[in-house]
Amino acid sequence: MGDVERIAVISDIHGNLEALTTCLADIRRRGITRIFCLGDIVGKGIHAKECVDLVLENCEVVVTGNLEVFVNEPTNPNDERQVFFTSQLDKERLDKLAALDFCYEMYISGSFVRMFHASPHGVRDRISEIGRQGDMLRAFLPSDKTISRKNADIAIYGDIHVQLMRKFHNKTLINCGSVGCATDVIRDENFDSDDMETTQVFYLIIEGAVGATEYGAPLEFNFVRIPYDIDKELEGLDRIIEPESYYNELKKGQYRDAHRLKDGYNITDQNNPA
Ligand SMILES: [Mn+2]
Repeated sequence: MGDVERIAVISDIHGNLEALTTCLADIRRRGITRIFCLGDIVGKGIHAKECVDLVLENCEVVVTGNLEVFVNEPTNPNDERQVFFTSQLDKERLDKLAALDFCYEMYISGSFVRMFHASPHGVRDRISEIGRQGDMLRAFLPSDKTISRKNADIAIYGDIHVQLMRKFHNKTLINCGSVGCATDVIRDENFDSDDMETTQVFYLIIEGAVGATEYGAPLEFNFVRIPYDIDKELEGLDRIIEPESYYNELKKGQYRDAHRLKDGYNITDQNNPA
């Protein structure tokens, strides 16, 4: 049986260096040395380069996100986001991002765990936290992109920027949350808590017998959140694309593309999609 170990799982840094350094310091303070990253290191913020370097230095597993794919696709000069996000990175770093694995699989305390950015089927196949159960079950399936053809017992992902743990019968779906851009797709001023409930660094710690294919050792999931210096990160706001959207994401936790999502409506007025 494998030794009981802790692994920190981080995701969706989005070029936010203050958030990433706060996160890594907290992981280090706990004496955790194993860190996995589930993608979207870049995009949105101005510190893409620094975040790529820190993640590649500190994380033993790094899987690709939709943003790593986006910046490596042929540049569309009419797509301002792609032009800006790609311009932050040199060829060497782009190549490193292009070479990332799609997913990671392991046993821990007897459970078969698969980790990926958005879904086992693709980096742009979003599994929303407010989706129907049938839609969410695809998180446990294998695909032609996964390492094995096994169904997962536990699926761990990023992409939606919201921490989540949900049981489906005898399976478990977990989202580690976003380090650098925690946001909500549903906001409603009549219902919302303080913005600080969203705008922190979020990550996950797993503790269990890593590599153990037999049950017998305990398994724990610890959801962490930590405030960080948002104003310091926003000092470079004048150098960024869509500065107002980025400000609202970091300071207010409002996802910039909520209006594009069919599920992004007010919680108390579900007949009136925003
Ligand atoms: Mn993301």
